[in-house]
Amino acid sequence: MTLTRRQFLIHAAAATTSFASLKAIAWGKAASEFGLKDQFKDDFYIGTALSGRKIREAEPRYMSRIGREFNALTMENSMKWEAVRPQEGVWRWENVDRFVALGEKLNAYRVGHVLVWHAQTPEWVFSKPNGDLRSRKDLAGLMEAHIQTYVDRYKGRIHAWDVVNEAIDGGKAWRKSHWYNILGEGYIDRAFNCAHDADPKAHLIYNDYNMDQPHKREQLLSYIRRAKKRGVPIHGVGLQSHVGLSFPNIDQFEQSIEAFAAEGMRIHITELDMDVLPVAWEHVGAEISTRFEYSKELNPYPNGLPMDVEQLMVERYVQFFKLFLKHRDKIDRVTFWGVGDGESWKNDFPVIGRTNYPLLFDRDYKKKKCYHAIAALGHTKPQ
Ligand code: 9MR
Repeated sequence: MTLTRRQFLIHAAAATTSFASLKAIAWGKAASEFGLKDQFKDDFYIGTALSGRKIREAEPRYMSRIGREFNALTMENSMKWEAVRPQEGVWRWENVDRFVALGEKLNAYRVGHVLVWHAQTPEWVFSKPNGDLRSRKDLAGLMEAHIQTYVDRYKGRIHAWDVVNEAIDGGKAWRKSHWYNILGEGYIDRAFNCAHDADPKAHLIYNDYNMDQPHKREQLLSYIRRAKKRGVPIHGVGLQSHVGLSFPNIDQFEQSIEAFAAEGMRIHITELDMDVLPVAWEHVGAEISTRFEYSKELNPYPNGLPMDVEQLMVERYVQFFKLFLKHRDKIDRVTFWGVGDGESWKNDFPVIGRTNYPLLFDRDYKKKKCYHAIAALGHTKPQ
């Protein structure tokens, strides 16, 4: 059995004098109250995405993991347009208020996800009651009023916003969403300007998946260069990082970190998780419209992850964290897309009903091997 650096140190300390054993016990106790957020406190925030239902129900194991391990919080779904503003004139603030209050209680960095996205945005935003698409003027007005109301309400209480999400399509072009089709590229500038007007201190992020891919990287770099000349307040790039055992290519991923940072962008790893199930399709990133039919071959580990696959996962997570640490001067935050494997979206994407193991905590919120391997890379150790 291979011991992690931490386990090895505890074993080694316990094996020497009785004084050393006592010290090891004290050290172990401190370590158990010490979370990832502490391990990396001199490097970057360690974040997670929260479930609205779980924080409402305040499930104790869930809440204690959040409090101990993370110092940056995002809502996984409850701050999206369809959740906060399902109908025209109807705002639902309860979940967002609860999120902000929890973040304040935990003194965590709070991220608003998301202001402008093509998905999880109700149809009424784009179409008039008679079904016709809205005019340019109407849609621009609606978008600006949305951002203005939302960002202003939480001014000073939400540190960073994912202002525009996934505006680039699979090719080297803007996604042909209603936003783009009706408003053109200018909607991106408008969204950032408007968020900045509503809260000039908020950190404003463009967030997308597969940003390691050169054509997506180039598309965004070219926009950032143009936008900066126009004075658009864009401060950071969110690399979602829905990674797998065999993708992305880590060198290309690194090139993206370097390229965006060279344009003055802060880097946020915004939605990290690792798919460990067979990839029986061409790599689709997080394109949520993609679905594949269920088959047993695509769901090989319903009763637990085999050790050899888990070991690959550990090595891959370590590889990514070493990269993040290498670029700690550029990276503000590393956020995992969820707490425990049981609630990960990866159980249902891109095949519904699988058993996946993408996160650091298992279905009972116990630490997995990848947790310990990552923690062992942390700079800060308990005294
Ligand atoms: O994790 C979210 C999942 O529960 C939702 O069903 C899905 C629907 O669009 O959105 C997931 O979160 C997405 C995030 O908001 C933006 N980047 C891709 C994420 C995974 O699809």
